[in-house]
Amino acid sequence: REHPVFAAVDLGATSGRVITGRVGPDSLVLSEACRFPNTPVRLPDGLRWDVPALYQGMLDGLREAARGGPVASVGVDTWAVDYGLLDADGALLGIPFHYRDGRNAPAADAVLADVGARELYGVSGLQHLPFNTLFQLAAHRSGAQWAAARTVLLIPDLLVYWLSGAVGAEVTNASTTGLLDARTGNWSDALIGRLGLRRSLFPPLREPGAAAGTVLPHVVEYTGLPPGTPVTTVASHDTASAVAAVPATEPGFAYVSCGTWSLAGLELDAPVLTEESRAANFTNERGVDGTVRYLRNIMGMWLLEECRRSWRRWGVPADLAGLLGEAARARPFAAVIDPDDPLFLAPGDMPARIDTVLARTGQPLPDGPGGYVRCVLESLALAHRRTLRQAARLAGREPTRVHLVGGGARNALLCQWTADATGLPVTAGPAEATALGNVLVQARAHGLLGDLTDLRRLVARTQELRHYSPGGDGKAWDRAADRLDAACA
Ligand code: LFR
Repeated sequence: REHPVFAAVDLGATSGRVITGRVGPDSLVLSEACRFPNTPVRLPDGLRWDVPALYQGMLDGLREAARGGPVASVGVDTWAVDYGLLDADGALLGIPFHYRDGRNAPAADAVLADVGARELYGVSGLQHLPFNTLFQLAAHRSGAQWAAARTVLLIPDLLVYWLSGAVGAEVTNASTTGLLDARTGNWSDALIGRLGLRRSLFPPLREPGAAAGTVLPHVVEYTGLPPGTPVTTVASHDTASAVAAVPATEPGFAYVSCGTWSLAGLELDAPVLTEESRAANFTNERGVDGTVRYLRNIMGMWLLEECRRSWRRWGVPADLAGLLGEAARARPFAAVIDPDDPLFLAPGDMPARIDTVLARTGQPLPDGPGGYVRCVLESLALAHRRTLRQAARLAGREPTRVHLVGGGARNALLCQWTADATGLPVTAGPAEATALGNVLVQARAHGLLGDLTDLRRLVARTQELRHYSPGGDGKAWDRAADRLDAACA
């Protein structure tokens, strides 16, 4: 008998995909059924996600997947924090905002002035990012839609609702709202009340692996999926799915999930809610099976991708292989930036913003795109080092290896420089960790595979991985790390 196939809907900041995964006791084969662009739309009142287009892309992808043969179940993951509001009829109110929209920063300041960062962290253990859901909700509250809102659904939960009609809040993603109690993993009624939000807005939590209904008749009709095809709750926060698929075969590993963002940290059994941890802005997001993703957001490949978007607009060659070749030949450590400078958050002219930051910190401007790419990648490697060392200190656990997963695993320069900067061996891959995590949690829910260790062993046995040993000029990385600290001060 053929091994079962699971369809993973994985939406990222720039594109969405439907990927099928065939899972056997010793095999795990992914195949991309469909890819579609995710193009945010700037409306007069802010930056929004084109959610109907994403839903349509997902349906087209599921139709492609269904053409390929039987699909045992469907699961959906996306980025975190963003949401839609449903009214009393269950209809979507307005167009969901993009987390890079500028309305969030002032709303975050207002909430912090009222409740205070310590109190928030003491409950949720969530890193401060101006776009955390609780701040977005604070901004939304002053609008006309608010009175009609009955339910808050995070983006993957909204897509699941449109697939199957099931309403719920998947817990790994719910942990990025800032409204979950990090100790218990439940909605914090106290914090929700303290923020003046109605408790009834937040649906019951569901764990990865839980059933989430079956595909609705209009989905059956369009996609050709058989009636009764189950929708399975996965770790719907893409980072949680990626961490579930880290191919670790031993404990004591650190990870960097590297795509639009670099999420660097450790997997823990319990949250770290100390004042030191808050000051270093570490997050305690929830992972599969009650694990804690103790990590920090680093701005990631966004910096490089936004540079490339500018260069393409200006007619400057921006093909990635060419740029990486130029970067490899550019002068080492010519300039170091803090990737997390708030100036880099919104979409825009990234080379000009890098110039601004370099001028502010008294450093020379790169000559040519290769210089910018080198500056970005070395700075990211340094940020990986700083973050992983801080995580180790704050959690009291020294990692012996770094697993770098996600699209960044294809970037040999970044992998090697992460090994050189951290002084740790780096295992790179799989690049498709998120889709694999999505598929594996579905497979487990359907009776294949056991615990998280089991899932990870299967990834390690079946996926192609690359190994990078630390080398290079250690002293030069130390000096560059000091420059990064100075740039952040
Ligand atoms: C990565 C990610 C991060 C989250 C950011 C915004 O794709 O999900 O984990 O902080 O996007 O939602």
